[in-house]
Amino acid sequence: MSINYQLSRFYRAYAKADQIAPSTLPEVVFAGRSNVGKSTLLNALLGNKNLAKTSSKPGKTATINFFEVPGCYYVDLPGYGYAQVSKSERENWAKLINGYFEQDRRLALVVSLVDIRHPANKLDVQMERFLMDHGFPFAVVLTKADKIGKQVRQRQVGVLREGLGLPETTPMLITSATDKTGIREVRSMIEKAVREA
Ligand SMILES: Nc1nc2c(ncn2[C@@H]2O[C@H](COP(=O)(O)OP(=O)(O)OP(=O)(O)O)[C@@H](O)[C@H]2O)c(=O)[nH]1
Ligand SMILES: [Mg+2]
Repeated sequence: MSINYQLSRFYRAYAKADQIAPSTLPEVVFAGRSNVGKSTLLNALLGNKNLAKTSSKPGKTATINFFEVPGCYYVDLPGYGYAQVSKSERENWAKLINGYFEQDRRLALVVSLVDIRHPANKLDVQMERFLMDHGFPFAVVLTKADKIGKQVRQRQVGVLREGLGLPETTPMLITSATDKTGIREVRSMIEKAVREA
């Protein structure tokens, strides 16, 4: 049976990790550097441009935002690695993100977003390592594919798999929220992970 994404809605925003309600449903988490396109991808997957707030300026999502989706929650995390904020703000975000992952939650899948245009960044390498070390189920979603040609995309898949230190078994999907490349594939990957969670 197909999921009626139209029923999705904003659930809650948490400014502190210890305020997050215990998990009831499986959770699909969107993680990645600030401005990589987490909130935009979430909106594309749910078919509603206005659900999660997006911005061309990094640092838009500053709380952990839960969205109710039939059968699961989507969790939009604040982005890491945005240099232009104060040290205390950065520390607060790190605390939020770590605080979330330290909890005993029903993680169906961590969707780890990486900009397809650039070589592997140190912070992205750290994130993938963190996910692997903790044994979290995760997949890498490459964003903003509309900004480069088809051949470069394929090349970047290899470059980033190597650069991020990912084994062949880690799923890596090419997406664009702008032209909807790969959105169907990400949806079905998430649905499968939720069914199996
Ligand atoms: N061309 C293009 N732009 C995109 C795509 N996805 C996101 N963007 C743009 O990238 C910018 C950042 O998008 P957001 O979704 O707000 O990024 P985020 O990762 O949620 O950022 P933070 O909340 O700051 O962590 C916005 O200007 C988006 O329109 C895409 O697939 N293609
Ligand atoms: Mg965001």
